[in-house]
Amino acid sequence: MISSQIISPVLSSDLSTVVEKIQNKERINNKEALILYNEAPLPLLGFLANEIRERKHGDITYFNKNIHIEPTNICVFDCKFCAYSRKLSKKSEAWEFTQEEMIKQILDHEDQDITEVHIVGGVHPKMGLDYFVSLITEVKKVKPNLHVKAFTAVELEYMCRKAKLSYKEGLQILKDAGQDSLPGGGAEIFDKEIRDKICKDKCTSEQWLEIHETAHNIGMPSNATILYGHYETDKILIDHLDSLRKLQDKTKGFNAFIPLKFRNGNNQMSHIKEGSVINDLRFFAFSRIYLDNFQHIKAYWPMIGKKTAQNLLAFGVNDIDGTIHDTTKIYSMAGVEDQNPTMSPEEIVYLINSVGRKAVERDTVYNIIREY
Ligand code: V47
Ligand code: SF4
Repeated sequence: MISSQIISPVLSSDLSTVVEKIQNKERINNKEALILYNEAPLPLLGFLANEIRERKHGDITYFNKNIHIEPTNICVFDCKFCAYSRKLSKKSEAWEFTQEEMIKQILDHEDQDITEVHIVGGVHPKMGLDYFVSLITEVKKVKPNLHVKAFTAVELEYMCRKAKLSYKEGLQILKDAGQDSLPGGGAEIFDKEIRDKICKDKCTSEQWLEIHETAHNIGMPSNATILYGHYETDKILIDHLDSLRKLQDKTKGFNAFIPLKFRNGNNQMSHIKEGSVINDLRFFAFSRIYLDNFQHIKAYWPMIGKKTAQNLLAFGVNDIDGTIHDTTKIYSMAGVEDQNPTMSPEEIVYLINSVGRKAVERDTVYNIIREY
């Protein structure tokens, strides 16, 4: 506990009250959250987030052995922040893998002992529910124990609409075929005005939340994300977290929250400057404090960078995602430093251990596979 004598001379009485509440393990409301995010200096946010992180996990920092499959980057939507999608009519830099090629991508990683495949791509007008049911069925035929974390709510909304199925019906069909969980993508920002500005044509915030709720209700866990660092205000960030916290209270189906920092390369929002690393540390720490009902806060290292991911281990983060094996293009096409994201388990363990944390290999749903 920080002694109130030490902090009270420098903090406003409103902020001191919020800090006391957090240290008493009480939930903060949105008004208190705004005071905290506006007023708390970075070391205080870090201290509070770290206390929660250590209470929940001690020094443990999770990673997994995983690959991504991105079936296509052809997409019917036009998100302004996306550097990766191409229109069906403009085939340059577009790809469409065949089912055989995607199965080969899995078999090519047999020596790496991967436990998860993350399947997400553009929303291709010709790849519907049947196409993906067949893909997942084949994946499970060759690797029955591989966890299939697949399809953002954006892809699922489109698939279900085209197949004229309810979300529950569509998700149940995918679950029966072998889909185990949902990734957190597509949430972007729930505020309607900004969502309309940056990704008007894809699934709405209400649909995103409904799809995740439906998945949780039929026994499929998922992750949650936010795209931060563009047009949003502090209040809009808090409202987004509020929607997630409320849904988590209802279903307990989210595993991890993953803040995604806006990267400005090669997209229609390139005029917006990327936020500072200080802003990243502040927002991750704040998320750890606010989302009291989320067990895990993940720093996805191909997006945030290895060094920042390492620093975030002192600001509330207890997971840094996986080995990846250079299988995703979303962030390299948006101009990040690491153009071929790959880390061996040894590199990940070193990254974690060298800042005094304990590396633990997990599966997708946080069962422990190996402690280092
Ligand atoms: O929804 C696209 C984001 C997401 C940019 O659940 C961008 O374990 C920043 O959700 N700048 C997809 N972000 C990735 C995603 C994800 C990644 C890793 C793990 C998990 C998980 C989920 O990528 C999209 C969008 O929010 N994105 N372009 C960009 N320029
Ligand atoms: Fe399509 Fe996803 Fe890119 Fe949006 S973010 S344009 S839905 S691939």
